[in-house]
Amino acid sequence: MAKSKFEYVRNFETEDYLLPNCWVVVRVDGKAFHKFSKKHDFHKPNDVRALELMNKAASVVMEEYKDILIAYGQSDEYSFVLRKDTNLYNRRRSKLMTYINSLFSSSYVYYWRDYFNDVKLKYPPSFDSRVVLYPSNENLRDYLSWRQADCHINNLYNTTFWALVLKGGLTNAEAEKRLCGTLSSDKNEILFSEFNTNYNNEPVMFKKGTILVRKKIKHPVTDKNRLVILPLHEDLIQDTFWTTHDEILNIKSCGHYSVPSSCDLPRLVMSQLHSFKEKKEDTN
Ligand SMILES: Nc1nc2c(ncn2[C@@H]2O[C@H](COP(=O)(O)OP(=O)(O)OP(=O)(O)O)[C@@H](O)[C@H]2O)c(=O)[nH]1
Ligand SMILES: [Mg+2]
Repeated sequence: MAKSKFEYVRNFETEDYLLPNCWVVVRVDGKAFHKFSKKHDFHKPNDVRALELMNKAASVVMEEYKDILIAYGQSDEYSFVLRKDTNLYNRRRSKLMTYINSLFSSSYVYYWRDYFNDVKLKYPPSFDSRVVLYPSNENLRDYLSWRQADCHINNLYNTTFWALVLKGGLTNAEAEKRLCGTLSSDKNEILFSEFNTNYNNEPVMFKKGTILVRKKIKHPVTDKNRLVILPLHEDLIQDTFWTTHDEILNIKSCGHYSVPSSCDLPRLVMSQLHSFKEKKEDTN
């Protein structure tokens, strides 16, 4: 077929294939969420609705892209780790980054009402994204440890800051001054002695963030095994996490997860079990 005279402009497009044999991390982060959270009256310091909506949007991304082995989220950010041997979109950086970001962003808006009910979305949120390659398992673990340590540091600061303001009656500036130069132990002490709060007893999702993994679980009603995306709030800095969930770094098939009998299945998992049933009914 004859080419138009304009065809040459294709040559301006550059190749963007990612290096082979490296873990691929795509991280999305909310744009100006200090403002977005204020406009939508997020609870301080943590809003469960907002965190669970982030988890939901991330689970939609994981359902679509099976090469994502694990994802980690906290505050307004989510990191997705693709298997190091992924050949998705021929490892084209911009394809991977933009598809993941746009599906995450649209899901955040699509599912907004399921989490915020009557709170109207006042304007469309947006997220930046980047791709980072990690050549070794150690580098990948250090990356995820860095994000989880960040979650802990910020959460301890924010929990103490908002206790001083909301319960202690300080202004924002006074609370900031009070916390300037304090160590973790000082913040723990302020919470304990002035606000009767033991930081260790704060919700684990706030302290550790959310890890999404693929696991087989027993369906609570049918007793059949189901593959689901499971939210965990564990310490991923320690070796124990990686030995317990050794299928992640070894890129093996998904492990089985026994839900403790004392524990209800999280809403995120229940919604997958329901949608599985709906999909099955659709095809009948
Ligand atoms: N109140 C409240 N605020 C939150 C919550 N989660 C995130 N935020 C806000 O979102 C911000 C996220 O931090 P950053 O990503 O560093 O800041 P940002 O304003 O989004 O700025 P850019 O990412 O650089 O565009 C926090 O500083 C909070 O202001 C929450 O659960 N409750
Ligand atoms: Mg942000």
